[in-house]
Amino acid sequence: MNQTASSVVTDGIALITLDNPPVNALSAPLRQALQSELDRAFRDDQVHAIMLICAGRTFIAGADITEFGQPWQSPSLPDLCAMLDAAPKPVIAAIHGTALGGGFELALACHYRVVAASARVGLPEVNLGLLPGAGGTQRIPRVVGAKAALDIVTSGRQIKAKEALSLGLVDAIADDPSLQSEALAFARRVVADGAAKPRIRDRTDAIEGDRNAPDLFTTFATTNARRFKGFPAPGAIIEAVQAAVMLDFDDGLAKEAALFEQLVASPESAAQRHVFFAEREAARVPDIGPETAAIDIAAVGVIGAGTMGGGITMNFLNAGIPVTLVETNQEALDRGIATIRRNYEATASKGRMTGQQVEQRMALISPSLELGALAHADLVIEAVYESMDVKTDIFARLDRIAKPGAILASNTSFLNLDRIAAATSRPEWVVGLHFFSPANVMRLLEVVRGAATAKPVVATAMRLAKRIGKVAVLSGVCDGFIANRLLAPRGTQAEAMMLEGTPIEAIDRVLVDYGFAMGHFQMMDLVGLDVIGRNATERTVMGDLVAAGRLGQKRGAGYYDYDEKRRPHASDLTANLISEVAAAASVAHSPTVGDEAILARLLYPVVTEGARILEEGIALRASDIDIAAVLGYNWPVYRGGPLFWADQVGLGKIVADMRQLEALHGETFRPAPLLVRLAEGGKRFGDRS
Ligand code: 3H9
Repeated sequence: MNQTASSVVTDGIALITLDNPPVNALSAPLRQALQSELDRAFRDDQVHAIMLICAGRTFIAGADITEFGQPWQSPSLPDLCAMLDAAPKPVIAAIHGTALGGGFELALACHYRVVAASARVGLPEVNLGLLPGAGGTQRIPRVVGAKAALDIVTSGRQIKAKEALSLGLVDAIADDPSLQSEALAFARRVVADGAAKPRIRDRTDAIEGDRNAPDLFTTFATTNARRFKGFPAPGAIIEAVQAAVMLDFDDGLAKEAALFEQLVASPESAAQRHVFFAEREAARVPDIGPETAAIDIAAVGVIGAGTMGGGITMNFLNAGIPVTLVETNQEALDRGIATIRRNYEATASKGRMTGQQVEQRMALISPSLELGALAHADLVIEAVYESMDVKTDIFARLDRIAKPGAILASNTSFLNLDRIAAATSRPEWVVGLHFFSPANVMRLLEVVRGAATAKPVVATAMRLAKRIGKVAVLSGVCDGFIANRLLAPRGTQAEAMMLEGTPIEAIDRVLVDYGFAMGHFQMMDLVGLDVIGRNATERTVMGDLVAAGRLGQKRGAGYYDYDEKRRPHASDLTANLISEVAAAASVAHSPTVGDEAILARLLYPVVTEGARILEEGIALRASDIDIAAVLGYNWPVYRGGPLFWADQVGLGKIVADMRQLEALHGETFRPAPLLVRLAEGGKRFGDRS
């Protein structure tokens, strides 16, 4: 890898080009190279101004995240910013692609910023459990004021060139192809006009008013408490921005640095960094390299216009790919299309899409009542209800209709893909594409590789995922694939503990305290007890609740009673029903007591199921299982997923605790052989990935 900075001097301007593919992360060698180029330009009498620009697809994407957790090497990023603060000549950053994190902070320490029209800037450190540690929390408020700074830094959002200009974060916008020449012309003008060196650090105008509004910070924290819950970074960001307002610049920087050090050492940031790399690693399939050509997907067919089919369709419309949507009757087809339109219109009414964009997307749908309409599709996704007979029938018919070379995909969430593929004469073209509900929102896509699925088909599915904004995780064939199989034991244990007399409120609270958005029983109420309990064959609490008309949140009562604000309250009726069902099933009263014990009971079976999924080769790597849980089941990202979390807890402790649980509750708690082997070898799941 290059990791270089080089410079040429033309017309008195030193043009320093940074080159560290793929995203110009500011690694130690690059920082050293930049330091020496800056030093040289500072000392060169022929140089009157300096311009920083990047080679490749983007400006600097930030500090090199792989270096976190290791000893810092000199010069640090703050050292480079301090060097720019003390620069004897004006320095101009010329930005294309994305200037993110430390990359944008370096640009903010320059005197001027010229951006390409398509460029974006931002401070996404919060997504890694961090705060900007190279002056970002101190400089941004000095430009936009504390309130806007809090929004920018706690959201980590990317700001487009036009907005950045209107906020004053950049000084000029250039046409994309002529960024370098326009930025050079800008530099020449700066020199001609007296070579002024305005420094953001010297400004106080934007924050003066904030000094008299100390409530601003507590109000911001309270208003966003729900969004920030469990994450240490937003609180630290608020503290750092408050320091920018209340302290002088250097004291503010020192505060920021201290907070950064705390965060970088936190388990939450380690977990979020793990998820960042795991998401990218998931795209790699060891036996399918870049040499495996993907199939061009220009037209898609979706069978089934229900909730799932509609959501799946939207992903392709959003990416500009036309979809033929097939249903069996006109009413269902009309209803499905109306739902898609309603979803888009809701987005438009929030200002996140224009009316024209809604129409453009809707125009990409070709509705049909005939499977024959799919004859020209490059990819067909079946999204009808979970019945092997229905699915094999559809695939047999599809086999006769689809063109040669079309990919035939099933959205099944637990059926055997190989049996579905066997209904066709071309099982090598059959793959599972398992979306998670709501399919237009959830980022996980499980790509299920059947015994016969051809490599180009897998390669296409993995690459297509990125095109439609999903993260693909490859799964082998098994009941429930990765995510559903992994999480099923959590529900089983929640219900077992309920019957043993552990209050459902305690079970749910433990899950919420751990970081899930809601507990198991709240989730059941949200989805609808009539929907979930449909196939029960024996007496269950859920069945009795449904019989009592308590269908869940939609009826104001399910496991819980709901008030007009949809807040759950414990229900005596539910408690009595639980006792009755437990007595009828002869379950002894033996509640699990204590949050830690409840959590172990709920999550250790998930960990051991993860170990089995790994050992059976259903998942390629431990980190894929974490991604499936985080993106498919909203496992709290700051826990890093079940296997990363297990590594933090310690596999030795988990195995020991599970053996005790096994003695009490049976073989569900028998630790998987892989888990035992890792624990005995003093190893972690992370050592395997
Ligand atoms: C920071 O700056 C802290 C400072 O405030 C204070 C310091 C004191 N480092 O995403 P892609 C790799 S924290 C190392 O697939 P895209 C990535 O792993 C940083 N590696 O491309 C992948 O590797 P591989 C704040 C990085 O085009 C490859 O580059 N900055 C980094 O879809 C391509 O990545 C951020 O949080 C990095 N900083 O998206 C920005 N960034 O090919 C993080 C990427 O081996 N980066 N890699 O799998 C991004 O958001 C996206 O990568 C970006 C490009 C939008 C830039």
